[in-house]
Amino acid sequence: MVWVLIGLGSNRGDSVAIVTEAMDRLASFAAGEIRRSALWRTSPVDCPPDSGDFVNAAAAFRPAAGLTPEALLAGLKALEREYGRAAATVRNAPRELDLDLLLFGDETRDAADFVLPHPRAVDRRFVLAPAAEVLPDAVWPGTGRRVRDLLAALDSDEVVARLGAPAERSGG
Ligand code: PH2
Ligand code: MG
Ligand code: MG
Repeated sequence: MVWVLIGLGSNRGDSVAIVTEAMDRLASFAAGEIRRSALWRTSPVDCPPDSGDFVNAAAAFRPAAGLTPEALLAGLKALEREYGRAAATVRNAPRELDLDLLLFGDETRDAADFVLPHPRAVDRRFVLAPAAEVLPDAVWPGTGRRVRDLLAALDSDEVVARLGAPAERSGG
């Protein structure tokens, strides 16, 4: 059974609201329930000086019937633009919304603009910590290791703090 895993991040604008809402919007790509991690506050990795902390999260779901990795990638890019993300001139410049397609079952891609699984994910605590909340036992293609074990073995000085329960909208 195929699982899709998405990494969400924001370090510009109202990041908590943006990431929370974006997780809801993923429903249009999903068949059935979406597993949502908590929100995590994380230190910037490989970002320009003075970049603010990120809010990161992960979401996992079964893909809607007929959805391809390419169609999903295009949909995620469109959603990023909807939240105001502009084409960056500086690498890893602050962004309202980053939606990374981390896993699509055991599909692999190796194109210039589309690599699957996401190439840097397994080295990053800001990805693996939320991912381990939604898909701990998924085996990461190419590593033979489960998400939870990749996280446990990770050697990284990133600072990550769990902000609480799966994001809920404040009422009213
Ligand atoms: N995303 C990046 C680069 N660095 N650092 C953190 N903490 N969180 C991110 O989502 C992130 C990052 C590239 O997309
Ligand atoms: Mg990213
Ligand atoms: Mg991205």
